[in-house]
Amino acid sequence: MAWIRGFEPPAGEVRQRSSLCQRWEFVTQAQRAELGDRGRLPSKYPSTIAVPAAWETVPGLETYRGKAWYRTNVPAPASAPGSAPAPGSPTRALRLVFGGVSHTGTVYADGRQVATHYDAFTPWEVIVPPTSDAERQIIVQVDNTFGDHSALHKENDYYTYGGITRPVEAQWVPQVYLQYLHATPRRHGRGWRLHLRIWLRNWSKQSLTRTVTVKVANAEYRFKPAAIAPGKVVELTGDMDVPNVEAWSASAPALYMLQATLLDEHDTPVDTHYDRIGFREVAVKGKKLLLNGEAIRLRGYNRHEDHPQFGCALPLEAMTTDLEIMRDLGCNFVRTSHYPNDERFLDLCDEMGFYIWEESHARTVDFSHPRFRDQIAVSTAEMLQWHHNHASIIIWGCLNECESRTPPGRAEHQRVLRQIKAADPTRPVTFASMYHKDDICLDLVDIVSWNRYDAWYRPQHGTRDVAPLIKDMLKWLHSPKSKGGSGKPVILSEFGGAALYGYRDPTRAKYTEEYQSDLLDESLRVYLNHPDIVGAAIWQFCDVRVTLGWWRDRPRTHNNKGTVDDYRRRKLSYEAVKRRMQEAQQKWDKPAPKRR
Ligand code: ADA
Repeated sequence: MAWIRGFEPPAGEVRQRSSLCQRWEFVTQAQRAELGDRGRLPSKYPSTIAVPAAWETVPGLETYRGKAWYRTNVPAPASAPGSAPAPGSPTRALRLVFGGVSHTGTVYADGRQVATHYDAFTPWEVIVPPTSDAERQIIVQVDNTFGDHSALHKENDYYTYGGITRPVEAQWVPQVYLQYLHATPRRHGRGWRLHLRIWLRNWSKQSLTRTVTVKVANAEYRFKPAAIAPGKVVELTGDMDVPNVEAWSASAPALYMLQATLLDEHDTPVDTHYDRIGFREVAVKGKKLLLNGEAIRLRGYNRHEDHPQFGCALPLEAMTTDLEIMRDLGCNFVRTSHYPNDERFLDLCDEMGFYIWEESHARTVDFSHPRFRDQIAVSTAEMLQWHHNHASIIIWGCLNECESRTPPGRAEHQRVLRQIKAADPTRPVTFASMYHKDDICLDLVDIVSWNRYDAWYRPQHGTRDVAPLIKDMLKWLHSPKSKGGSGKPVILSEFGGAALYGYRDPTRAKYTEEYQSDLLDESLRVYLNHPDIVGAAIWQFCDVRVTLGWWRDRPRTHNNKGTVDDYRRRKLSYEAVKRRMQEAQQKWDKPAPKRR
């Protein structure tokens, strides 16, 4: 059974689950008009579509922007003799977990609306209260249109696809169930201490008392029983010591399965929740970024979820290939520009050993858009809630290239950064700035991050501009003029230039593979060797599709700044990047610790 995550939980699970990654019935708004089907929900579904998939991969829908409906039936699984009550019983609800629907999903169960959710890039859950039916009919209306209803998805330098683009799972949960679990590691003496936060949700109409136990590695923790009122969520907190575990790092990515079990009043297990965690601690000290007390340096890429064959819905195999390519290049870092990524990609980073900067969804957004505040708040909260346990995520980001040079813009940055810090004070926060010396928000972050295109957009002296301009910026930053940026670590969060795959020319002019190679070679020479720059992320990993209405002069309607093209074919810069990254790896990285 495919799992919404990249790993299989161990046997002994109490919660029943089944994947809804399968073909669903499908109809677009345009098809409904042709069929004269005018009801609130469609009555005819002339075709089927894979879930997950971007509908742009279906012939005829390559540029479709609009609404479409998906329909499937979810049978209740029969329960084994002597096990928990049958899912068709009144004490089990259907919990649908959507990994991502692009970009607005409205869910109907047996014809009744049960949820609506905005933003393609965060997971969400829907509780469908039980009936005696053995089968539930689920319809999802999906909308990827732009306008006043959508502040974050808009014409942009990446493509907003349409569809149920990440995995979906059906789960059957008891009246009180384990909704979320956060386990935050801290070094404690010679071992580790986990701070646990567990949310229990009661969807029933009666008050119930439940207990939770948590097991990880060789340690176990039992919470005191808690009463959960009808319709409420209760948060439990506790601290458990976990001795004798290996620390997680990119060079030694040790992971442990954590199991939480929910016990009823007779101490019978009624629900389970699994997650995989790593023991590591991130800190900023002066101009350094520390992992488990040791300075680390980040080398890698900005990556969009995009592929000509799959749109944004890359299968696990294609995600793995992307990481294998980055590993071959000597990288240890990915910035998930400009949104939270598919949970399976984060699982791969946890286990393959990559450091991640994950950011909530926003690329140069208009702060005065009528939906901006509520949509950014929800999308940020969901990222923090669902992705907390990924060891690979060591930095939270937000608001790429937004208005950080005016007092009203500063207020928006302050609000979102505070929201992140309140939910998770253990990871450093940052945003990628394009305002450089005009930025007035650098006191709000732990790490200063700059997007710089010194040798691409309007360069004075080509690649020779890179070194003097960054020297000047760092001098400014570490002076009182930067208003709070002084003394902080710096990440070059974007730099690069475009090359059209196959365009090689002795002029080494812009858009040739030669110019891109020169540009990346010089940028990496400067950034990877500077003692005050802790990270460098090339813009970008691969060429990506952009929307037609955004920047009409992007050749091929693609952002062509990839080191590999959209099909992952190497450009000339591949070798230069690999040489520079590997040099830096040898210079700065500690050899992987010997395993006990
Ligand atoms: C910006 C932005 C990216 C991309 C890039 C470019 O820095 O953050 O999304 O648009 O510029 O290619 O110009």
